[in-house]
Amino acid sequence: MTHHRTFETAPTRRRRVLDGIWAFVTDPEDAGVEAGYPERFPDDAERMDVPSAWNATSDYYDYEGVAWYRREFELPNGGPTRLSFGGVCHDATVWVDGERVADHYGGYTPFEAVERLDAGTHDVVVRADSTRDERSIPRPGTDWFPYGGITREVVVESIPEVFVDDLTVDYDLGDGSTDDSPDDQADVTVTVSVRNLGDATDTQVTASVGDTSVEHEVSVDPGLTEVSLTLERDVERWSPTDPRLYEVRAAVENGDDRDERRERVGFRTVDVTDTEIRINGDPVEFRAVNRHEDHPEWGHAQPLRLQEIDLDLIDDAGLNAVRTSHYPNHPRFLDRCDERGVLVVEEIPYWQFDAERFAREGVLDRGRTMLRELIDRDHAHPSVVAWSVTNECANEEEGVVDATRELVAVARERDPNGRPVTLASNNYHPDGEGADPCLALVDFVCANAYPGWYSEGEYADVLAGVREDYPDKPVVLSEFGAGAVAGERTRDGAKWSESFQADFLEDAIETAREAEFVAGFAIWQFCDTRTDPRNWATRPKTKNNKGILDEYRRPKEAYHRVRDLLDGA
Ligand code: ADA
Repeated sequence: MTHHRTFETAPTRRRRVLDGIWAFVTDPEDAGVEAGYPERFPDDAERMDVPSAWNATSDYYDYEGVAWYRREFELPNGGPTRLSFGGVCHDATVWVDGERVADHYGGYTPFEAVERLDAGTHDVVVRADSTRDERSIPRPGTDWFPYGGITREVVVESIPEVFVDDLTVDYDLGDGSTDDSPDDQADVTVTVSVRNLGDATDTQVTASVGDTSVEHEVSVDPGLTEVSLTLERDVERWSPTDPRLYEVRAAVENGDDRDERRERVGFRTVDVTDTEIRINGDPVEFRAVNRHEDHPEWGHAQPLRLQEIDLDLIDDAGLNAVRTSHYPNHPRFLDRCDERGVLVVEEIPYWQFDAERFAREGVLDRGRTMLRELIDRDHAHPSVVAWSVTNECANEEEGVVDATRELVAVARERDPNGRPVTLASNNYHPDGEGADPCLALVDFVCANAYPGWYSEGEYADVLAGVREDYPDKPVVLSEFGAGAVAGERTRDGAKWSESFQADFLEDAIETAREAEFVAGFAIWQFCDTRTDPRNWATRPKTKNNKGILDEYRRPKEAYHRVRDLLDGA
């Protein structure tokens, strides 16, 4: 088992996990490349643990910019070697033994390098740049803290010459209307990307789902070859109340060498009607929290225990879903959602972009790549029921509509299992009238709204207005909330008190649940989170205090109120 997933993903590979202490040095002037850090790392470097966010330490609490990491690893046998990174925030370059082997943009999706290395000791150097600028995703000024660092796991694996580079799982289910049996028939296609580092050769490719397998003899040229294998089998469906999972294995065999990778899948359908989101044809109420990966001690790099505590708290409150506001979450968290039957909407960090920002060189390409990487990484998770492509962008601007159209197309084209696509808007009546043209492009509406907090107004009116614009799409009230400083009590339940927040959320949730076109809600937010002091200095404690728990997961009055409200939901 690799600790970054909850199941074994590559059983045949000799693996070294490079988590632990690395040498670390900040480089505020960005002079390290010129100074030759990849070959000569500074002698006076400090130490930093990996994975971690450097902004979760006292020494580098506020540091945004470039920093360098270095460590050694040993290979008992030489040969093809895969070095993979779960996440480096946000712009990463990697050198092995002084040679540049990988560049990657985007802090929340993985990347890797495959190199031939000799037996012996090697050193790996990483330049991580957390700078946010006019072209970065996320942009400067977000209402969450721009943590930097190697925030997810680093793994080295020895691989054979011919190996499984990746696998994609695609399936069709029967109509599922069988009365006397819970079983269904699934047509599964496992597409195995076989990578050959040597000369053309014949290879045996095997794919299996549980105990059903199929194999193929193929000839693979040097480079990448995609091999699709299909099989049929009876399956029990995954559902939030009965989260059945199946292991998918893909293997290549070449002479004495064998390489195997594993994924896990749950069989279910997701679709929408004009009022409902349905799993396996059954309507589900989406009772969600918006959750940042954040904690005072760990920042964005969360240990397994914390992920579990968060899921327990979600479950105990009668909630059943998470919107991963506003970026791809750790894959192990999604594994646990699969196992526990929690529903997930995943997002990429296009947070409050306008047309000018989308139009800057490389910005749309970066986002498209992030979305592809997200879908490639997470498409097999049954818990993930939708992709959200933007949050609160200037949707009335033509450039934003064009960018959104492209992102929606990427999501539809890339996802083999055709999940619904959505986006979160706070812009339903641009310029005071008419519908949001971006919401017209997606399958269900996610509406963010704060009447009674930032502005005057009532939730019933906001929801009725959204419905008027979109009579044919289900609506999720995807953000609503009020700030409460933990412990703040007032005689009159004033703003910022715990009781103001509890009353506010109760009203919004009840209003949403009464509307037949509302398929669910997502409370802003799960817990208090650190925000960016440069832009949000007016927030008490420089935190977004709309959590129903504080930053240490201590419940506020609102948490108990939500639990009472959803009792038996
Ligand atoms: C927006 C935004 C969130 C958060 C929230 C708030 O809706 O999408 O990230 O900033 O407002 O608390 O104001």
